Amino acid sequence: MRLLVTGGAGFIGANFVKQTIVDHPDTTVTVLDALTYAGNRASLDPVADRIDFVHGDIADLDLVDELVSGVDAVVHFAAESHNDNSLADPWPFVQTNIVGTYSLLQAVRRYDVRYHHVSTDEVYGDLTPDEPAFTEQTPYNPSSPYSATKASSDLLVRAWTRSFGVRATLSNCSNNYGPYQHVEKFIPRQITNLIDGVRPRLYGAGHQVRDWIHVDDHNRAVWDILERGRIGQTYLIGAKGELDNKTVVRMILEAFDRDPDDFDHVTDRPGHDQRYAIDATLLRTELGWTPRYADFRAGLAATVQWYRDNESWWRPYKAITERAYVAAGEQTL
Ligand code: NAD
Ligand code: TDX
Repeated sequence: MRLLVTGGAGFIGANFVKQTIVDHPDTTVTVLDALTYAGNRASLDPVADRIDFVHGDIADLDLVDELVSGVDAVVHFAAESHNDNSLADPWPFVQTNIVGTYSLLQAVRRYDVRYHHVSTDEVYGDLTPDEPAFTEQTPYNPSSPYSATKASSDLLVRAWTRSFGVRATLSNCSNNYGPYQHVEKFIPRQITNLIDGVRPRLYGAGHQVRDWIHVDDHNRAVWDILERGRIGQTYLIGAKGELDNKTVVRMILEAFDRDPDDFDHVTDRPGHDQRYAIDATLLRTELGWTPRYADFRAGLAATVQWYRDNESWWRPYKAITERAYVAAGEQTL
């Protein structure tokens, strides 16, 4: 199979490309990535001689048309992905997440190419502590500019499938953790703060709940859906990993042999979603997927070790990321 992977220099995309080279060696991979602040070519260094890398924008209709004409399937990871950035400046989110998805859909429609759309559980909004987990039937109710643009892109995919017969599947996954995640995100931010001797920074009281899944489990589910998913179907991906943010910060501190209360509370995120939780019954029963990383604490310890071992990968991004948080008004409470 000839595969076009958008956003392959980002966190999940780079892990997907590496997993693909190992688990599906007959697949030819072309990566299309704009190398925004979140893209890192070095994430693909271990497989550089096994892939074609194209530096370009998914919203470039001519480039996308040319690339899509030469492949059998597209897996679309590229996005503006950080909620905090979407509050500071929503425009790149509209452009990449909505217009970029439109561009890909027009091309897969023209060449009848199989398309898998990678999305997020945030399209469903948030849950109270007592509500049941999201399912494929949960109504869309996004809270942030990020999640609203991801929801918009999902709706475009559904419309192109119904109206134009595009052979698409969609997946909405919960919070990923693992190697190669940008230091702006919660877990890598706290790990790299601790490596730098800085106390972890918890938004507000830290009672918000996220449903953590290891990035490799997410990507194996994407492959299962690509190969065996029903056209037009949405699959939720999650590994029963619900934890509140305070608990996660305490676990990270413990992984550094530090006092688990040695963190700061900082300014909360406006509109902060309270809880995400995934019911992955459809994925498990229909496609037989099960997560391999059942022990979050062990996966977290491996992730901490990865950041310790790969400082040269994240160091160039650390100071600029922390300056952006200060510029956005983050203050210790
Ligand atoms: P990321 O920010 O780490 O990577 C995004 C990649 O897309 C980067 O390499 C960037 O250079 C590239 N990109 C951005 N704009 C582009 C454009 N216009 N053209 C081409 N490339 C562009 O993101 P991630 O965390 O790896 O997320 C990947 C996908 O998975 C996104 O669609 C995101 O919504 C979804 N998702 C993420 C999570 C999570 O926990 N990180 C959970 C569920 C779903
Ligand atoms: O320094 C921090 N302190 C903190 O308490 C940061 C960066 C975050 N947080 C909180 C906010 C969230 O409740 O931690 C939680 C996780 O934050 P993020 O890593 O920013 O992730 P989230 O906003 O939950 O969104 C993520 O999961 C769904 C990804 O960034 C999205 O791309 C994905 O769609």
